[in-house]
This record gives sequence, C-alpha cells and structure tokens, in this order.
Amino acid sequence: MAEADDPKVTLLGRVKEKLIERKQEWAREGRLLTGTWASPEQRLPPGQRLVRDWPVLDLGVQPNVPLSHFRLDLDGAVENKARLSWEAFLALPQVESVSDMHCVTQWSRYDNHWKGVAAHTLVALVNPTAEVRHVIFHSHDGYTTNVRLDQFDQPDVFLVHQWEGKPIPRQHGGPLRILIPRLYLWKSAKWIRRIEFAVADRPGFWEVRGYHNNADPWLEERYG
Ligand SMILES: Nc1nc2c(c(=O)[nH]1)N[C@H]1C(S)=C(S)[C@@H](COP(=O)(O)O)O[C@H]1N2
Ligand SMILES: [Mo]
Repeated sequence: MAEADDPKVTLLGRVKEKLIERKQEWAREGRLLTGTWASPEQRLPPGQRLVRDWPVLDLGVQPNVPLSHFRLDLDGAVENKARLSWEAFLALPQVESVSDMHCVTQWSRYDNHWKGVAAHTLVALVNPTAEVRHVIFHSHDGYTTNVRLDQFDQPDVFLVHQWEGKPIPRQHGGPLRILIPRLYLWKSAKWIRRIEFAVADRPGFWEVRGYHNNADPWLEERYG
C-alpha cells in the first residue's frame, strides 16, 4: 500500500488485510451471483437490494486531505497535463446531478444528489491523445481502479464534492471522489489524487483480486 505522498495528508486507520482476503475469497467462489441479468430500464440491477443509509466501504484507511493541500493531477498520454488546487478545481464549471449507486456487496441507493465537475470537462481540459483508451484512478489510500475512457467520458460521470447539499464526508471519500453511477461502486474511487489517461489498461486494486474488469451491474459483472 502506498504512503500518502503529501506529508500534510494523514492516513487514519489500518489496512484490514482479513477483510480484503475474505472479499477475494468471495470473488473466487462467485458468491452473491444470482446468474441473471437485466436491461438498464429495470432500475434495480439483479441481485441488489435497496438501502436507505449509505454504507462505508474501504480498505480500512481513511485519508484526511486538508483543502489547503488538495492536489488533483491529470496526466498520462494527454496534450495538457494539469495539477489542480482546490480553488482551481472549484473554478471549473460546477453541475448538480441525481443518480443511483450500486455496490457489489448487493446494496443500492437511489436518488443521490451530487455536485461536482463533469468528466467531460476534465477530458476536454487535458485533451487525451488519440491512442488513449483507459483511465486509471489513483487515490490517497493507495487504492487504484480502472475504467475505459468511453465509460468515464459519459454525461452522468462526475468528480463530486457535495452530497445532499453538504461536503462529502471523509469516510465517503471527501473532499473529492469519482462517481460512475452505471458501474459497480468500486470503480468510483474515493479520495482521488490522480487521474491517469492511459493507452494500455491496468487493472486496479480489486480487479487484480478477482473483481470484474468491466463492472456492469445489469450484467452482474461482479467477478471476472
Ligand atoms: N480510495 C478508495 N476508493 C474506494 C474504495 C477504497 O477502499 N479506497 N473502495 C471502493 C469500494 S469497494 C466501494 S463499494 C465504494 C464505497 O463507497 P462508500 O464508502 O462511499 O459507500 O468505494 C470504492 N472506492
Ligand atoms: Mo465494494
């Protein structure tokens, strides 16, 4: 697990190795699979149940990122690399959105109100080279996850900093996290530090531990 690369960012808690092993075992055994699929017109994906609270899932470490030391790096195979401070990030067009969340551990939560910056805006800002097909998210807790560029560059994908009109709490990835509503939530990196635009795919933390690379909840792509 990587250390925080900014000394002002503190990592609270310890990595829960046992929990990580258990989830990996579940992936090997194909637990939670119902063996069905549905079209996205069916709002609740197969094998999911609705919750009203918002469960917290992480590796056991929750970074504390002071806004004065917030940095977001946008790099890889792009025309314009960027490093954004909190002020620079907030100066980008801010939009509100409403979407559902679907976690691979079978809970779904409807109608979440978000505020943040559209993925489109960031892609336009950096201008990836024509060869770029993938996006790799790097977080302050050492977590990584990968999506295709066409999955990231969608109108319902945002970098969000507010939930229900308030700053996203630290345990849910504040000050800033990714939100990709139409993929299982492990693809939505919390405590985002760096977004890398890549020519080659690079499976992330859970993807190398048996989770599906594509993660479509309606196709029940839990494990790969
Ligand atoms: N940086 C980081 N992002 C992360 C994780 C993590 O451990 N670290 N866990 C992922 C997983 S497995 C899930 S289900 C969701 C949970 O988000 P929540 O705690 O806000 O519900 O965050 C995802 N993003
Ligand atoms: Mo998860």
